[in-house]
Amino acid sequence: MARAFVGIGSNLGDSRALIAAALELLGAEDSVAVVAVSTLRETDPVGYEDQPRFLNGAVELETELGPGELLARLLAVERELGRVRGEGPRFGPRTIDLDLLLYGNETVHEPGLEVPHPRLHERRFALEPLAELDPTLEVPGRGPVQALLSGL
Ligand code: PH2
Ligand code: MG
Ligand code: MG
Repeated sequence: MARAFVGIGSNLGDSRALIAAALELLGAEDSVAVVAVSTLRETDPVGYEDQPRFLNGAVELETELGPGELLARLLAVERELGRVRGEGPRFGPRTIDLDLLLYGNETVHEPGLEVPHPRLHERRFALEPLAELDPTLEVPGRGPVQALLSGL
């Protein structure tokens, strides 16, 4: 069993309902258990500013899936909720976004699979809900989430 953390974001449609549905779908699989869900918070868009504010949070999972399998499952849940990739600008608006932030203490660099998430250390909207779930978390190669937050 591995402990993984997933970032959740939405800024199109009924964001709260979409996030609730995503959590439901994630937990419905035998090989994935939802252990804890952070508070959801409204955040200013980062990377592409001309879009609605986001609703962001994070979820702690216990899973038997490997990191690549878990990422595939996250993308499948996004699709099940109607997200179509490749539409609109990079960093632009989205109905549901599930990002694999941390997978245990593992570092993975493979085409299509980067763990920790390559922009996690610079994103307050991802670090804050992680720190809420576990203030002692560390981002492999980057340091404690608390220190990363203080440095922003
Ligand atoms: N996601 C992005 C780009 N910008 N900004 C906020 N506030 N929250 C997000 O989840 C977000 C973003 C790309 O995934
Ligand atoms: Mg994202
Ligand atoms: Mg994503």
